[in-house]
Amino acid sequence: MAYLTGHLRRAGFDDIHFIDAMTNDLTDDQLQEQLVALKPDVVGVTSITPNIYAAERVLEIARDRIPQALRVLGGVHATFMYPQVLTEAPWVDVIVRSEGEEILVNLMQAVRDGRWPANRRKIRGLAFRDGGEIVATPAAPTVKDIDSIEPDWSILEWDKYIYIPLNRRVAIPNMARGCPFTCSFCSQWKFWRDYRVRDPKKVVDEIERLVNDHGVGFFILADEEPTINKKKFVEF
Ligand code: B12
Ligand code: SF4
Repeated sequence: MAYLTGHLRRAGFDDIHFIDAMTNDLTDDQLQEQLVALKPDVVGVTSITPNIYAAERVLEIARDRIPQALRVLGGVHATFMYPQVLTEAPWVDVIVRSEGEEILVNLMQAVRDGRWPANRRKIRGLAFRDGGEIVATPAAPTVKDIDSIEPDWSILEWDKYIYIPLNRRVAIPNMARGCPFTCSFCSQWKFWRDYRVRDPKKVVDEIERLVNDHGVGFFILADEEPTINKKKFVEF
């Protein structure tokens, strides 16, 4: 969410709110209260396989309580399983497939400029229902300039993210995306497609900001295999 928020802000979208219903263990009633109070134009939810029904439920609540808001789903489960998700949860308006930053900006610009839903078939990396048909637009390119992605970590309520064994705030920055290997059981090389590594200095700067601005004391790299590019990892 921090990476998506950072990219949206750079594109000029600044009214962004994050509700972490999982961490805060919100009931449906509490969640709908917050959604109604915010009156968003767009609601975006993430999904991994174990939480897909909870993710679908959030958007069902949005349909019932804030029906004017566009309902967007992203993440690894929705990316690979979009025909099933759009069938079992027809209230999901659109799925963003794969790496989300650039696709989400394109989608939000279309919404802002009144090109949604008329132009939705022209935006790459989406899946949606059109009448009885499930449509997947062509895959979007991956983010080629990976250093252009600057997360906005201020969106998180930091006192909630504690690595319990050390009682320290925990963050999960991303140095590399993807993997050059293609193990048959693994979804990740297919999800991120190109293997790309950020400038190690930028990652360290990001970690410094997390320590100084948000009091973070423990990190997990979101990379699949951080040491594949040995030179950059040593530099890091
Ligand atoms: C760090 C990590 C963890 C950490 C932190 C998890 C957390 N909640 O933050 C820990 C160790 C706690 C963890 C736990 C688990 N994890 Co984990 N984890 C990861 C890892 C390595 C990195 C996650 C990350 O930050 N990625 C970087 C961000 C930028 O990527 P992203 O979240 O996918 O978001 C991008 C896109 O998906 C998309 N997107 C995502 N959401 C949305 C929403 C909208 C609206 C839009 C438009 C776009 C969008 O845009 C984003 C930017 O490009 C991933 C693998 C990976 N490299 O992604 C596995 C991964 C997500 N985990 C996985 C699993 C299975 C789990 C567990 C269920 C394991 C278990 N059995 O307990 C738990 C579930 C915990 C939970 N409830 O969240 C699987 C999920 C597979 C699946 N089929 O869904 C993954 C993909 C690894 C794998 N291949 O097996 N995990
Ligand atoms: S991330 Fe790991 S399991 Fe997946 S393809 Fe790469 S090396 Fe194989």
